[in-house]
This record gives sequence, C-alpha cells and structure tokens, in this order.
Amino acid sequence: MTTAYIGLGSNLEKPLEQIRRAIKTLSQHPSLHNISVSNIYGSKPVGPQDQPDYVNAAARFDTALSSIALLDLLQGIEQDHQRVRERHWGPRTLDLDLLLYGNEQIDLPRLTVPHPFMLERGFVIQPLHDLAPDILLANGTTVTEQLHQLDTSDLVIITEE
Ligand code: PH2
Ligand code: MG
Ligand code: MG
Repeated sequence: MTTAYIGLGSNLEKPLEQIRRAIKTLSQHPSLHNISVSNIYGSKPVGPQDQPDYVNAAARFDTALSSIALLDLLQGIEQDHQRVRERHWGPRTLDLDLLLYGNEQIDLPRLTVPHPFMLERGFVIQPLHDLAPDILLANGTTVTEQLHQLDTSDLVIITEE
C-alpha cells in the first residue's frame, strides 16, 4: 500500500457540488482505502484572472494501485465530470492532481510527482496542511513551514470537515 495525496479543484458548473461529488466517488472506490479529506476552501484563481473563483480541497488515501493506474483513475473521474481540456490553467469542472505518491519521485511524460507547482500554491498547501502538517516536502521543509512562506489571504473556509 502507498499513501497518496491529491488536490481537488473546480471553478465551473456549481464547483462545491463538483468537489463533494468527487469526494463521494473517491470514498466509495474499492481501490482507495482510509480516505480523509481536508476542509473545503474558496480561492481566487491563480493564473488567468478572467475565470471564476475556485473551490479547492485535498484528500489522502492508501492504495495498492501504481501511480499510473491511479492517474488513470483520477482522469477517469475528471471525465465523468465532463472535464474538457482547454486553456492551460484555465477554468475546469473538476481537476484532480496527484500531489504525492508515497515518497516517490516520478518523471514520466504523463506524470510528474511531487506535483511541480504545489509548493507555491496556497490553495494546495493549506488543505494539505489540514491533513498532514508534519510531512516533509520536496524542498525539505514541513507543510507547516511551507504554509508560512505563502500568502493565503485569498482563501476562505467553506466547510469544516
Ligand atoms: N487550478 C489551476 C489554475 N489556477 N487557481 C486556484 N485558486 N485553484 C486551482 O485549483 C487552480 C487555479 C489549474 O489547475
Ligand atoms: Mg490537473
Ligand atoms: Mg491543477
């Protein structure tokens, strides 16, 4: 079994419902075990500003799936939410990003883990902090220390889990 962390994001078609539905799907999936979910946050878009605000969260689970099999599973769930791939960093109904897969470093054409931009993003690090404040990130700092480096003033808690 490997412990994995994912980031969830949505800013189209009732984002909070998208995130809740994705969490339900993940929780019921037979290959994902011991799932826990962060608080759910509202956040301002990072990247292009001409798009709606996001809803973001993170989840942790244990799985025997390989990293690529897990990526396939996550992309399948994105497709179930009518995800259309358009603009880079543009709006989306559901984004499921594999953040961490055990302590593995993965550099494949389809998959880079740890997620290459996670350290700079409050909307990733804050929900990750809810789940695992003490784990070490790729730069050798804890999630708590990393969180203190970031501006999280645009984040609002929508629901406390
Ligand atoms: N995702 C993006 C681009 N910008 N901004 C926020 N606040 N939250 C996101 O999940 C997000 C984003 C592309 O994946
Ligand atoms: Mg993505
Ligand atoms: Mg993303």
